[in-house]
Amino acid sequence: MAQYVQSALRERLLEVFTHAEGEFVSGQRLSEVLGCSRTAVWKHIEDLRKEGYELEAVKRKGYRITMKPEKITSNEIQLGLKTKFLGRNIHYEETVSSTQKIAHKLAYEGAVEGTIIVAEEQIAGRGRLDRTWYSPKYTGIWMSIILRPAIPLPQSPQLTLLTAVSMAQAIQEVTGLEPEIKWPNDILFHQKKAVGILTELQAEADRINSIIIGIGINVNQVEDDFPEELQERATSLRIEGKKKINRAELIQVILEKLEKLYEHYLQNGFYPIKLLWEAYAISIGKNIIASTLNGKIHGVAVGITDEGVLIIEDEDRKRHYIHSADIEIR
Ligand code: BTX
Repeated sequence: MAQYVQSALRERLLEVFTHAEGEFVSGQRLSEVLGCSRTAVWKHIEDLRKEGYELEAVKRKGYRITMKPEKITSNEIQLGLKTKFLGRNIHYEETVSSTQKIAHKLAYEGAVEGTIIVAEEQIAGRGRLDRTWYSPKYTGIWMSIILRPAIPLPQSPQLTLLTAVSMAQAIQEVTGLEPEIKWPNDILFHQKKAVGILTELQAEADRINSIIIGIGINVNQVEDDFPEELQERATSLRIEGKKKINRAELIQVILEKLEKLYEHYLQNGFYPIKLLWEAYAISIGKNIIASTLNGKIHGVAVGITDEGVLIIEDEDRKRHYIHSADIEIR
């Protein structure tokens, strides 16, 4: 209830500012309209600032909004979207723990294939192996996609590679940048990570019920937006391309590319995807270290199998087949 009142007040406050069309509104007027004290008004103004609004406060004049946060809306994603099923059902939220968590729940409850979950912020964004994914408000794309492919369980890792290709294609089209893929799931620029992909499964025995593809893209962050420990390792499309990107438009292009590749894959298998993937891959032909759950393997990455498994040849020319690992290029 208290939360309901708070959000109603916030809506009212925004309404007053919208009506003022960028002009100052006095603290006195705001406290009258909201029916609360000047101190409470100030607190609401601070809350708006935390949400990404920029407000100017001038003595004896009051407050005015100088910049609104750029939000993604479901409408914006759907307007002009050229897909058949991907992104036709959108679940949008401002703040979530993790879009993967919501996607799992919706998939379990029978959500249609192609349902997407988009959030402005994740407070417990997940990476692989229980790592965290930093997902601050209004700057990135934090999205999960529910697919229900009729493929054998062992082939599911192919979808991670397929997603990486479609992301690289979309980023290239929208930004003109040249992304590189590091096996299996990172998209990098100058060896810094801009995109992470997390593929999770819901399966029974040998049957896939759903594949939940989680996509995290650093879009409009500037260097200082990253916590110190990530500044050396992370980048954003804005940092790389030196301009802001419309996130809804990028989502549309991702959905279009992904749907096209996915349908192609279901009809023609993985081989054509593998060729596309190799064209973006930076690890192939390089000396790498693969950290697996069973230890480290040093060698040359010679390619991937038709199933998407990484092949490393060590000094003794012995081949190792890697299903899951973190890769470091030497
Ligand atoms: P990963 O395990 O390959 O990468 C996680 C590692 O990357 C972290 O340990 C950290 O070092 C680094 N990292 C964390 N946040 C960022 C960031 N914003 N940019 C660059 N590097 C970072 C990659 O896992 C898979 C990430 C998937 C994220 C999406 S977002 C939507 C969906 N919901 C969800 O909870 N996860 C997915």
